[in-house]
Amino acid sequence: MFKKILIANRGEIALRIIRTCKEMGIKTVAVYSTADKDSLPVRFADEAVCIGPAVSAKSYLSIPNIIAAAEITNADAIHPGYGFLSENEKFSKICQQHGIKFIGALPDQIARMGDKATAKATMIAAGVPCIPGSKGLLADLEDAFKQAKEIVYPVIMKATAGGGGKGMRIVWKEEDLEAAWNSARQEAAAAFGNDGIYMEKYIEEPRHIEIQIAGDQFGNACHLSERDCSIQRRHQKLVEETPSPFMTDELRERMGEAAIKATKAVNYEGVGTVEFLVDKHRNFYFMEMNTRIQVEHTITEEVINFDLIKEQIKIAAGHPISGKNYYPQMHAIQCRINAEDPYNDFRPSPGLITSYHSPGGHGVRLDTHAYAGYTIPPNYDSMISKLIVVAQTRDEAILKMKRALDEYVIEGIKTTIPFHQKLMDNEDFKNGNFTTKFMETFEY
Ligand code: MV4
Repeated sequence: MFKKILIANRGEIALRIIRTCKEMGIKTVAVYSTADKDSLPVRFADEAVCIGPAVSAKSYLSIPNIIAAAEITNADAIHPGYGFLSENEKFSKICQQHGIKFIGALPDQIARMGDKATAKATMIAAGVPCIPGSKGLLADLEDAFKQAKEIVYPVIMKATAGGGGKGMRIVWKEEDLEAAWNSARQEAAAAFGNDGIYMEKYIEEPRHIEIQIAGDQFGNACHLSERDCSIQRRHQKLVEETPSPFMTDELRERMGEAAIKATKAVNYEGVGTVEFLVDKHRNFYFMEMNTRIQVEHTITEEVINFDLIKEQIKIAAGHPISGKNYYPQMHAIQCRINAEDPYNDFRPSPGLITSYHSPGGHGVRLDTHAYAGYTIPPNYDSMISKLIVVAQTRDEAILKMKRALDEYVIEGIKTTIPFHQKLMDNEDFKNGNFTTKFMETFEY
Protein backbone atom coordinates (compact mmCIF):
# COMPACT_ATOMS: atom_id res chain seq x y z
CA MET A 1 0.00 0.00 0.00
CA PHE A 2 1.10 3.61 -0.58
CA LYS A 3 2.84 5.34 2.32
CA LYS A 4 2.15 8.91 1.26
CA ILE A 5 -0.33 10.38 -1.24
CA LEU A 6 -0.13 13.90 -2.66
CA ILE A 7 -3.54 15.39 -3.41
CA ALA A 8 -3.35 17.51 -6.57
CA ASN A 9 -6.58 19.38 -5.95
CA ARG A 10 -8.34 21.80 -3.60
CA GLY A 11 -11.64 22.34 -1.81
CA GLU A 12 -14.07 19.66 -0.74
CA ILE A 13 -12.57 16.88 -2.88
CA ALA A 14 -9.09 17.43 -1.42
CA LEU A 15 -10.63 17.13 2.05
CA ARG A 16 -12.63 14.05 0.97
CA ILE A 17 -9.43 12.31 -0.20
CA ILE A 18 -7.45 13.30 2.93
CA ARG A 19 -10.18 11.77 5.11
CA THR A 20 -10.01 8.39 3.41
CA CYS A 21 -6.18 8.42 3.43
CA LYS A 22 -6.23 8.99 7.20
CA GLU A 23 -8.64 6.09 7.67
CA MET A 24 -6.27 3.90 5.66
CA GLY A 25 -3.15 4.97 7.60
CA ILE A 26 -1.69 6.75 4.57
CA LYS A 27 0.18 10.07 5.04
CA THR A 28 -1.07 13.03 2.99
CA VAL A 29 0.45 16.02 1.22
CA ALA A 30 -1.79 18.95 0.33
CA VAL A 31 -0.74 21.33 -2.41
CA TYR A 32 -2.22 24.81 -2.48
CA SER A 33 -2.20 28.11 -4.31
CA THR A 34 -1.65 31.33 -2.37
CA ALA A 35 -5.45 31.89 -2.52
CA ASP A 36 -5.97 28.64 -0.55
CA LYS A 37 -3.32 29.02 2.16
CA ASP A 38 -5.96 29.15 4.93
CA SER A 39 -8.04 26.27 3.57
CA LEU A 40 -9.03 23.13 5.49
CA PRO A 41 -7.16 20.66 3.26
CA VAL A 42 -3.95 22.55 4.06
CA ARG A 43 -4.68 22.30 7.79
CA PHE A 44 -5.82 18.67 7.78
CA ALA A 45 -3.05 17.17 5.63
CA ASP A 46 0.17 15.93 7.25
CA GLU A 47 2.20 18.26 5.01
CA ALA A 48 1.37 21.14 2.67
CA VAL A 49 3.32 22.65 -0.21
CA CYS A 50 2.54 25.95 -1.92
CA ILE A 51 2.57 25.38 -5.68
CA GLY A 52 1.95 28.87 -7.01
CA PRO A 53 -0.37 31.85 -7.32
CA ALA A 54 -4.19 31.85 -7.40
CA VAL A 55 -4.46 31.45 -11.17
CA SER A 56 -4.96 27.71 -11.83
CA ALA A 57 -2.65 27.59 -14.84
CA LYS A 58 0.27 28.45 -12.54
CA SER A 59 -0.70 26.23 -9.59
CA TYR A 60 -3.28 23.40 -9.77
CA LEU A 61 -2.61 22.94 -13.49
CA SER A 62 1.18 23.28 -13.28
CA ILE A 63 2.60 19.80 -13.85
CA PRO A 64 6.23 20.77 -12.99
CA ASN A 65 5.17 22.43 -9.73
CA ILE A 66 3.10 19.44 -8.65
CA ILE A 67 5.73 16.85 -9.59
CA ALA A 68 8.33 18.92 -7.70
CA ALA A 69 6.07 18.97 -4.63
CA ALA A 70 5.68 15.18 -4.84
CA GLU A 71 9.45 14.65 -5.15
CA ILE A 72 10.31 17.03 -2.29
CA THR A 73 7.85 15.30 0.04
CA ASN A 74 8.61 11.78 -1.19
CA ALA A 75 4.99 10.99 -2.07
CA ASP A 76 4.60 7.62 -3.79
CA ALA A 77 1.23 8.40 -5.40
CA ILE A 78 -0.83 11.38 -6.60
CA HIS A 79 -4.61 11.61 -6.38
CA PRO A 80 -5.87 14.24 -8.87
CA GLY A 81 -9.51 14.44 -7.67
CA TYR A 82 -11.85 15.80 -10.38
CA GLY A 83 -11.26 18.64 -12.83
CA PHE A 84 -7.74 20.16 -13.07
CA LEU A 85 -5.29 17.38 -14.10
CA SER A 86 -7.58 14.41 -13.43
CA GLU A 87 -8.05 13.56 -17.12
CA ASN A 88 -4.77 14.89 -18.46
CA GLU A 89 -2.94 12.28 -20.52
CA LYS A 90 0.39 14.08 -20.21
CA PHE A 91 0.16 14.32 -16.42
CA SER A 92 -0.71 10.62 -16.09
CA LYS A 93 2.32 9.79 -18.26
CA ILE A 94 4.71 12.13 -16.42
CA CYS A 95 3.69 10.61 -13.07
CA GLN A 96 4.46 7.18 -14.54
CA GLN A 97 7.87 8.38 -15.77
CA HIS A 98 8.70 9.70 -12.30
CA GLY A 99 7.75 6.45 -10.57
CA ILE A 100 4.77 8.11 -8.91
CA LYS A 101 1.49 6.17 -9.13
CA PHE A 102 -1.26 8.29 -10.70
CA ILE A 103 -4.52 7.33 -8.96
CA GLY A 104 -6.57 7.49 -12.11
CA ALA A 105 -6.58 6.20 -15.66
CA LEU A 106 -3.55 5.23 -17.74
CA PRO A 107 -2.41 7.76 -20.39
CA ASP A 108 -3.78 5.78 -23.36
CA GLN A 109 -7.17 5.29 -21.65
CA ILE A 110 -7.44 9.03 -21.03
CA ALA A 111 -6.48 9.75 -24.66
CA ARG A 112 -8.94 7.23 -26.13
CA MET A 113 -11.88 8.40 -24.02
CA GLY A 114 -10.96 12.10 -24.25
CA ASP A 115 -11.36 12.13 -28.03
CA LYS A 116 -15.11 11.62 -28.35
CA ALA A 117 -15.14 10.23 -31.90
CA THR A 118 -12.45 7.70 -30.95
CA ALA A 119 -14.35 6.80 -27.77
CA LYS A 120 -17.51 6.24 -29.79
CA ALA A 121 -15.73 4.07 -32.36
CA THR A 122 -14.25 2.01 -29.51
CA MET A 123 -17.72 1.52 -27.99
CA ILE A 124 -19.34 0.57 -31.30
CA ALA A 125 -16.63 -2.07 -31.80
CA ALA A 126 -17.29 -3.36 -28.26
CA GLY A 127 -21.04 -3.70 -28.88
CA VAL A 128 -22.10 -0.80 -26.64
CA PRO A 129 -25.23 0.94 -28.01
CA CYS A 130 -24.36 4.32 -29.55
CA ILE A 131 -26.47 7.05 -31.15
CA PRO A 132 -26.85 6.59 -34.94
CA GLY A 133 -24.57 9.01 -36.72
CA SER A 134 -21.56 9.67 -38.91
CA LYS A 135 -18.82 7.08 -39.02
CA GLY A 136 -16.08 9.12 -37.41
CA LEU A 137 -15.38 12.78 -38.24
CA LEU A 138 -17.12 14.76 -40.97
CA ALA A 139 -14.77 15.34 -43.91
CA ASP A 140 -16.20 18.67 -45.07
CA LEU A 141 -19.44 20.64 -45.46
CA GLU A 142 -20.57 18.48 -48.36
CA ASP A 143 -20.09 15.37 -46.21
CA ALA A 144 -22.08 17.05 -43.43
CA PHE A 145 -25.03 17.63 -45.82
CA LYS A 146 -24.91 14.06 -47.05
CA GLN A 147 -24.70 12.54 -43.54
CA ALA A 148 -27.50 14.74 -42.18
CA LYS A 149 -29.82 13.61 -44.97
CA GLU A 150 -29.07 9.96 -44.16
CA ILE A 151 -29.36 10.38 -40.39
CA VAL A 152 -32.59 12.46 -40.83
CA TYR A 153 -33.05 15.87 -39.16
CA PRO A 154 -32.84 16.97 -36.39
CA VAL A 155 -29.14 16.19 -36.08
CA ILE A 156 -26.45 17.34 -33.67
CA MET A 157 -22.84 18.19 -34.48
CA LYS A 158 -20.30 17.65 -31.73
CA ALA A 159 -16.65 18.58 -31.34
CA THR A 160 -14.54 15.44 -30.96
CA ALA A 161 -12.36 17.26 -28.42
CA GLY A 162 -15.47 18.55 -26.63
CA GLY A 163 -17.66 17.45 -23.80
CA GLY A 164 -19.69 19.80 -21.68
CA GLY A 165 -21.49 21.22 -24.70
CA LYS A 166 -18.68 23.31 -26.24
CA GLY A 167 -18.64 23.14 -30.03
CA MET A 168 -22.05 21.43 -30.06
CA ARG A 169 -24.82 22.51 -32.50
CA ILE A 170 -28.33 21.19 -32.98
CA VAL A 171 -29.55 21.45 -36.59
CA TRP A 172 -33.29 21.18 -37.20
CA LYS A 173 -33.36 21.67 -40.99
CA GLU A 174 -31.06 21.67 -44.01
CA GLU A 175 -31.06 25.48 -44.40
CA ASP A 176 -29.37 25.85 -41.01
CA LEU A 177 -26.61 23.29 -41.53
CA GLU A 178 -23.93 25.45 -43.13
CA ALA A 179 -23.99 28.17 -40.45
CA ALA A 180 -23.97 25.53 -37.69
CA TRP A 181 -21.07 23.69 -39.31
CA ASN A 182 -19.00 26.88 -39.54
CA SER A 183 -19.69 28.06 -36.01
CA ALA A 184 -19.17 24.62 -34.43
CA ARG A 185 -15.79 24.27 -36.13
CA GLN A 186 -14.75 27.77 -35.16
CA GLU A 187 -15.77 27.31 -31.53
CA ALA A 188 -14.04 23.92 -31.31
CA ALA A 189 -10.83 25.27 -32.88
CA ALA A 190 -10.75 28.19 -30.44
CA ALA A 191 -11.61 26.13 -27.35
CA PHE A 192 -9.60 22.96 -28.01
CA GLY A 193 -7.22 23.67 -30.89
CA ASN A 194 -9.00 20.80 -32.67
CA ASP A 195 -11.87 21.43 -35.11
CA GLY A 196 -12.83 17.79 -35.67
CA ILE A 197 -16.63 17.43 -35.75
CA TYR A 198 -18.88 14.37 -35.88
CA MET A 199 -22.65 14.09 -36.31
CA GLU A 200 -25.47 12.20 -34.60
CA LYS A 201 -29.25 11.97 -34.65
CA TYR A 202 -30.50 14.54 -32.11
CA ILE A 203 -32.29 12.84 -29.21
CA GLU A 204 -35.03 15.15 -27.93
CA GLU A 205 -35.75 15.40 -24.19
CA PRO A 206 -33.37 12.68 -23.01
CA ARG A 207 -32.44 11.77 -19.48
CA HIS A 208 -28.80 11.78 -18.44
CA ILE A 209 -28.19 8.53 -16.59
CA GLU A 210 -24.66 7.39 -15.84
CA ILE A 211 -23.30 4.10 -14.56
CA GLN A 212 -20.47 3.96 -12.01
CA ILE A 213 -17.95 1.28 -12.93
CA ALA A 214 -14.75 -0.17 -11.53
CA GLY A 215 -12.03 -2.24 -13.18
CA ASP A 216 -8.77 -3.67 -11.85
CA GLN A 217 -5.32 -4.57 -13.16
CA PHE A 218 -6.41 -8.20 -13.64
CA GLY A 219 -9.23 -7.54 -16.10
CA ASN A 220 -12.08 -7.81 -13.57
CA ALA A 221 -14.86 -5.25 -13.98
CA CYS A 222 -18.14 -4.48 -12.27
CA HIS A 223 -20.81 -1.80 -12.19
CA LEU A 224 -22.12 0.03 -9.14
CA SER A 225 -25.50 1.05 -10.59
CA GLU A 226 -26.68 4.41 -11.85
CA ARG A 227 -26.96 8.09 -11.04
CA ASP A 228 -29.59 10.33 -12.61
CA CYS A 229 -28.01 13.70 -13.45
CA SER A 230 -30.77 15.14 -15.62
CA ILE A 231 -31.28 18.22 -13.44
CA GLN A 232 -28.58 20.45 -14.88
CA ARG A 233 -28.20 23.92 -16.34
CA ARG A 234 -25.78 24.91 -19.08
CA HIS A 235 -24.06 21.55 -18.63
CA GLN A 236 -23.56 22.16 -14.91
CA LYS A 237 -25.22 19.50 -12.80
CA LEU A 238 -27.33 20.87 -9.94
CA VAL A 239 -28.87 17.76 -8.37
CA GLU A 240 -28.03 14.07 -8.69
CA GLU A 241 -29.85 11.05 -7.33
CA THR A 242 -29.75 7.29 -7.21
CA PRO A 243 -31.62 5.15 -8.03
CA SER A 244 -33.00 7.06 -11.02
CA PRO A 245 -36.78 7.46 -10.76
CA PHE A 246 -36.87 6.40 -14.45
CA MET A 247 -34.93 3.17 -13.84
CA THR A 248 -36.34 -0.36 -13.94
CA ASP A 249 -34.56 -3.51 -12.75
CA GLU A 250 -34.48 -4.72 -16.32
CA LEU A 251 -33.01 -1.45 -17.71
CA ARG A 252 -30.38 -1.41 -14.94
CA GLU A 253 -29.24 -4.89 -15.95
CA ARG A 254 -28.91 -3.89 -19.59
CA MET A 255 -27.20 -0.55 -18.93
CA GLY A 256 -24.94 -2.18 -16.33
CA GLU A 257 -23.91 -4.86 -18.83
CA ALA A 258 -23.21 -2.19 -21.49
CA ALA A 259 -21.11 -0.20 -19.00
CA ILE A 260 -19.08 -3.31 -18.15
CA LYS A 261 -18.51 -3.92 -21.89
CA ALA A 262 -17.25 -0.32 -22.15
CA THR A 263 -14.96 -0.87 -19.15
CA LYS A 264 -13.49 -4.08 -20.58
CA ALA A 265 -13.10 -2.56 -24.06
CA VAL A 266 -10.38 -0.24 -22.71
CA ASN A 267 -9.02 -2.61 -20.01
CA TYR A 268 -10.06 0.14 -17.64
CA GLU A 269 -8.22 0.25 -14.36
CA GLY A 270 -9.72 2.26 -11.52
CA VAL A 271 -13.17 3.74 -10.97
CA GLY A 272 -14.93 5.56 -13.77
CA THR A 273 -18.30 6.53 -15.15
CA VAL A 274 -20.05 5.61 -18.36
CA GLU A 275 -22.56 8.33 -19.32
CA PHE A 276 -25.67 7.45 -21.28
CA LEU A 277 -28.54 9.35 -22.83
CA VAL A 278 -31.85 7.56 -22.26
CA ASP A 279 -34.83 8.41 -24.47
CA LYS A 280 -38.52 8.26 -23.51
CA HIS A 281 -38.79 4.67 -24.79
CA ARG A 282 -35.92 3.67 -22.46
CA ASN A 283 -33.51 3.20 -25.34
CA PHE A 284 -30.08 4.07 -24.02
CA TYR A 285 -26.99 5.28 -25.86
CA PHE A 286 -23.34 5.71 -24.86
CA MET A 287 -22.37 9.37 -24.60
CA GLU A 288 -18.98 9.64 -22.86
CA MET A 289 -16.74 7.81 -20.45
CA ASN A 290 -15.26 9.79 -17.57
CA THR A 291 -11.92 8.45 -16.38
CA ARG A 292 -12.01 10.16 -12.97
CA ILE A 293 -13.86 10.22 -9.66
CA GLN A 294 -16.89 12.48 -10.12
CA VAL A 295 -18.41 15.18 -7.94
CA GLU A 296 -21.53 13.02 -7.49
CA HIS A 297 -19.72 9.80 -6.44
CA THR A 298 -21.10 10.45 -2.93
CA ILE A 299 -24.66 9.33 -3.64
CA THR A 300 -23.42 5.97 -4.94
CA GLU A 301 -21.36 5.58 -1.76
CA GLU A 302 -24.44 6.19 0.37
CA VAL A 303 -26.74 3.68 -1.35
CA ILE A 304 -24.22 0.84 -1.63
CA ASN A 305 -22.40 1.60 1.64
CA PHE A 306 -18.96 1.71 0.05
CA ASP A 307 -16.00 4.20 0.01
CA LEU A 308 -15.17 4.84 -3.65
CA ILE A 309 -11.98 6.81 -2.88
CA LYS A 310 -10.72 3.87 -0.83
CA GLU A 311 -11.54 1.60 -3.76
CA GLN A 312 -9.60 3.87 -6.15
CA ILE A 313 -6.56 3.77 -3.89
CA LYS A 314 -6.74 -0.01 -3.45
CA ILE A 315 -7.07 -0.63 -7.20
CA ALA A 316 -4.14 1.73 -7.90
CA ALA A 317 -2.09 -0.23 -5.33
CA GLY A 318 -2.78 -3.44 -7.25
CA HIS A 319 -5.61 -4.98 -5.23
CA PRO A 320 -8.16 -7.04 -7.18
CA ILE A 321 -11.91 -6.30 -7.12
CA SER A 322 -14.43 -9.08 -6.60
CA GLY A 323 -16.16 -8.52 -9.94
CA LYS A 324 -19.66 -8.60 -8.46
CA ASN A 325 -22.03 -5.73 -9.15
CA TYR A 326 -23.53 -3.40 -6.54
CA TYR A 327 -27.19 -2.38 -6.33
CA PRO A 328 -28.80 0.51 -4.47
CA GLN A 329 -30.15 -0.46 -1.05
CA MET A 330 -31.36 3.06 -0.22
CA HIS A 331 -32.26 6.31 -2.00
CA ALA A 332 -29.78 9.19 -2.05
CA ILE A 333 -29.99 12.75 -3.38
CA GLN A 334 -27.23 15.33 -3.64
CA CYS A 335 -27.76 19.08 -3.96
CA ARG A 336 -24.75 21.08 -5.09
CA ILE A 337 -24.63 24.24 -2.99
CA ASN A 338 -22.88 26.90 -5.05
CA ALA A 339 -21.81 30.45 -4.26
CA GLU A 340 -24.14 31.73 -6.99
CA ASP A 341 -27.25 33.87 -7.10
CA PRO A 342 -30.08 31.73 -8.49
CA TYR A 343 -32.20 34.89 -8.90
CA ASN A 344 -29.53 36.57 -11.02
CA ASP A 345 -28.79 33.99 -13.73
CA PHE A 346 -26.71 31.92 -11.27
CA ARG A 347 -24.08 34.64 -11.23
CA PRO A 348 -21.02 33.70 -9.10
CA SER A 349 -21.08 35.24 -5.62
CA PRO A 350 -17.65 34.67 -4.07
CA GLY A 351 -16.57 36.34 -0.83
CA LEU A 352 -16.58 36.07 2.95
CA ILE A 353 -18.93 33.66 4.72
CA THR A 354 -19.89 35.80 7.69
CA SER A 355 -22.03 33.23 9.45
CA TYR A 356 -22.40 29.51 8.95
CA HIS A 357 -24.42 26.65 10.38
CA SER A 358 -24.32 23.18 8.85
CA PRO A 359 -27.23 20.73 8.78
CA GLY A 360 -26.91 17.32 10.40
CA GLY A 361 -28.86 14.44 11.84
CA HIS A 362 -29.75 10.97 10.61
CA GLY A 363 -29.05 10.34 6.94
CA VAL A 364 -27.47 13.74 6.26
CA ARG A 365 -23.94 14.09 4.87
CA LEU A 366 -22.22 17.37 4.08
CA ASP A 367 -19.00 17.33 2.05
CA THR A 368 -17.46 20.78 2.26
CA HIS A 369 -14.35 22.80 2.94
CA ALA A 370 -16.38 25.84 4.05
CA TYR A 371 -16.66 27.29 7.57
CA ALA A 372 -17.63 30.56 9.26
CA GLY A 373 -15.01 33.14 8.34
CA TYR A 374 -13.90 31.31 5.17
CA THR A 375 -13.62 33.39 1.99
CA ILE A 376 -14.69 31.72 -1.27
CA PRO A 377 -11.99 32.83 -3.73
CA PRO A 378 -13.20 34.07 -7.13
CA ASN A 379 -10.56 32.04 -9.01
CA TYR A 380 -12.13 28.58 -8.96
CA ASP A 381 -15.50 26.90 -9.45
CA SER A 382 -18.24 28.17 -7.19
CA MET A 383 -19.21 24.95 -5.39
CA ILE A 384 -19.27 25.47 -1.61
CA SER A 385 -20.58 22.11 -0.54
CA LYS A 386 -22.44 18.96 -1.46
CA LEU A 387 -25.47 18.23 0.69
CA ILE A 388 -26.33 14.54 0.50
CA VAL A 389 -29.25 12.75 2.10
CA VAL A 390 -29.96 9.04 2.25
CA ALA A 391 -33.28 7.43 3.18
CA GLN A 392 -35.30 4.27 2.57
CA THR A 393 -37.45 5.77 -0.20
CA ARG A 394 -37.31 8.65 -2.67
CA ASP A 395 -40.19 10.45 -0.96
CA GLU A 396 -38.43 10.27 2.39
CA ALA A 397 -35.16 11.43 0.84
CA ILE A 398 -36.89 14.53 -0.59
CA LEU A 399 -38.47 15.33 2.81
CA LYS A 400 -35.11 14.87 4.50
CA MET A 401 -33.42 17.14 1.95
CA LYS A 402 -36.03 19.85 2.58
CA ARG A 403 -35.41 19.56 6.31
CA ALA A 404 -31.60 19.70 5.85
CA LEU A 405 -31.82 22.70 3.49
CA ASP A 406 -33.95 24.50 6.08
CA GLU A 407 -31.27 23.96 8.75
CA TYR A 408 -28.43 25.15 6.50
CA VAL A 409 -27.38 28.77 7.13
CA ILE A 410 -24.77 30.49 4.97
CA GLU A 411 -24.58 34.28 5.29
CA GLY A 412 -22.43 36.90 3.58
CA ILE A 413 -22.74 35.45 0.08
CA LYS A 414 -25.58 34.34 -2.20
CA THR A 415 -26.07 30.58 -2.51
CA THR A 416 -28.21 28.11 -4.44
CA ILE A 417 -29.97 26.91 -1.27
CA PRO A 418 -33.24 28.79 -2.08
CA PHE A 419 -33.30 27.22 -5.55
CA HIS A 420 -32.97 23.71 -4.12
CA GLN A 421 -35.77 24.40 -1.62
CA LYS A 422 -38.09 25.31 -4.50
CA LEU A 423 -37.01 22.29 -6.50
CA MET A 424 -37.81 19.89 -3.63
CA ASP A 425 -41.38 21.30 -3.66
CA ASN A 426 -41.88 21.02 -7.43
CA GLU A 427 -44.55 18.49 -8.48
CA ASP A 428 -42.72 17.28 -11.59
CA PHE A 429 -39.53 16.76 -9.60
CA LYS A 430 -41.43 14.98 -6.84
CA ASN A 431 -43.04 12.71 -9.44
CA GLY A 432 -39.69 11.91 -11.06
CA ASN A 433 -41.01 13.57 -14.20
CA PHE A 434 -37.97 15.38 -15.61
CA THR A 435 -35.44 15.33 -18.46
CA THR A 436 -32.31 17.36 -19.28
CA LYS A 437 -34.73 20.07 -20.48
CA PHE A 438 -36.22 20.55 -16.98
CA MET A 439 -34.32 23.73 -16.10
CA GLU A 440 -35.39 25.46 -19.34
CA THR A 441 -38.93 25.78 -18.00
CA PHE A 442 -38.63 25.49 -14.20
CA GLU A 443 -39.86 28.68 -12.49
CA TYR A 444 -38.68 29.09 -8.93
C1 MV4 B 1 -26.74 14.84 -27.23
C2 MV4 B 1 -28.04 15.30 -26.98
C3 MV4 B 1 -29.06 14.88 -27.81
N1 MV4 B 1 -28.79 14.06 -28.84
N2 MV4 B 1 -26.54 14.01 -28.28
C4 MV4 B 1 -24.50 17.49 -23.92
C5 MV4 B 1 -23.08 17.45 -23.47
C6 MV4 B 1 -22.41 16.40 -24.26
N3 MV4 B 1 -21.68 15.53 -23.41
C7 MV4 B 1 -23.49 15.67 -24.98
N4 MV4 B 1 -24.72 16.39 -24.78
C8 MV4 B 1 -25.86 16.05 -25.45
N5 MV4 B 1 -25.70 15.20 -26.48
C9 MV4 B 1 -27.56 13.65 -29.06
N6 MV4 B 1 -27.31 12.85 -30.10
C10 MV4 B 1 -28.23 16.16 -25.89
C11 MV4 B 1 -27.14 16.55 -25.13
C12 MV4 B 1 -27.44 17.44 -24.05
C13 MV4 B 1 -27.34 17.03 -22.71
C14 MV4 B 1 -26.90 15.77 -22.35
C15 MV4 B 1 -26.80 15.38 -21.04
C16 MV4 B 1 -27.14 16.28 -20.04
C17 MV4 B 1 -27.58 17.53 -20.36
C18 MV4 B 1 -27.67 17.93 -21.70
C19 MV4 B 1 -28.12 19.21 -22.01
C20 MV4 B 1 -28.20 19.60 -23.31
C21 MV4 B 1 -27.86 18.72 -24.33
